[in-house]
Amino acid sequence: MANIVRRPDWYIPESQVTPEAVFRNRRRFIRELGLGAAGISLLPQISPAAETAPPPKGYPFKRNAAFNPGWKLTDQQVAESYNNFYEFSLDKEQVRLLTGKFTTSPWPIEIKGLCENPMTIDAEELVTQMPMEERVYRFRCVEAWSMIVPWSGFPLSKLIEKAKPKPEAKFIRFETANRPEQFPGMTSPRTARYPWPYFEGLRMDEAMHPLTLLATGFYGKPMPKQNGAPIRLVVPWKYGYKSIKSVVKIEFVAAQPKTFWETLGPDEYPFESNVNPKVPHPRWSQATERVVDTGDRIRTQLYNGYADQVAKLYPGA
Ligand SMILES: Nc1nc2c(c(=O)[nH]1)N[C@H]1C(S)=C(S)[C@@H](COP(=O)(O)O)O[C@H]1N2
Ligand SMILES: [Mo]
Repeated sequence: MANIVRRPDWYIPESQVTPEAVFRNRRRFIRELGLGAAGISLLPQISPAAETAPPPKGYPFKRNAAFNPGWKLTDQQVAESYNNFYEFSLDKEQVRLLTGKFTTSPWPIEIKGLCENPMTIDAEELVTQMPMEERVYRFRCVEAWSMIVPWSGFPLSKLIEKAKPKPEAKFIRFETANRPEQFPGMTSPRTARYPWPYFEGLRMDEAMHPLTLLATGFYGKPMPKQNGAPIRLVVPWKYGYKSIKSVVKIEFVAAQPKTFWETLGPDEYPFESNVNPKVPHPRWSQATERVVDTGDRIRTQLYNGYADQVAKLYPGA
């Protein structure tokens, strides 16, 4: 890290971004806005008073020992300040500073489409009804960085079982909240043309897989807004963009749904998007990944290390 400190302030190669660099960048960002100590308080920041997240009911949940409880977790502050959430900003380090207007309670979730038991249920209620647990998963972004995160949540399959999908339901479509007044990225010049609201999809067997979670928190507390409060998907063997944040709609459908990123770039972000070191992104290799907090570069594993559990879903691959 010493070598990074000696570099000019503006020079931070992607491969060497470290926690220190991340925080140094934020200070630079605040300076560039021309905000002094007084100005900083004008930024929508996370403060206990400003938090609109529901009170932590039941957190922390019991860690499930079957899912790598001993792995070294990613530094929590890095996981909370290096975020892809384009509804707020394209700039990972700005996302959390722009969440001030985003309200996450109440949070009705609509479950509809080809099922016997459509329903609307609040995210807070799910936390009290579902078998909540904590699981440590690897998380791999298509941009070739990775983290190890302790998610709080429940298997999506448990909610699907309540909804009772019909046999025709072969896929599930998910949608994020559509709130241009709370999501500045939805109307900013560079992203206003994107096909909002953010939407994603899974095959039914992928959605039913025991690894697929709906997460309402991480690091033993409710989900921070920038990480997808109050409820998000986590599909650990697929690239991060499949793990849609701040979900308000879950719909059972017969045909493979379009996705947000597939619509923007079908060759770069196909529907399936399983982590695979041998299939490069058209513009970069996927053979290795940068561990976000240490800056280490490690080899990427097939299905992000979950091949034993999920390879059977992809017999032709
Ligand atoms: N609604 C929504 N969900 C989203 C995104 C987004 O921009 N909007 N970004 C995705 C991408 S590219 C990644 S890598 C992860 C990042 O999750 P994290 O900030 O908790 O690490 O969220 C995914 N889910
Ligand atoms: Mo990502």
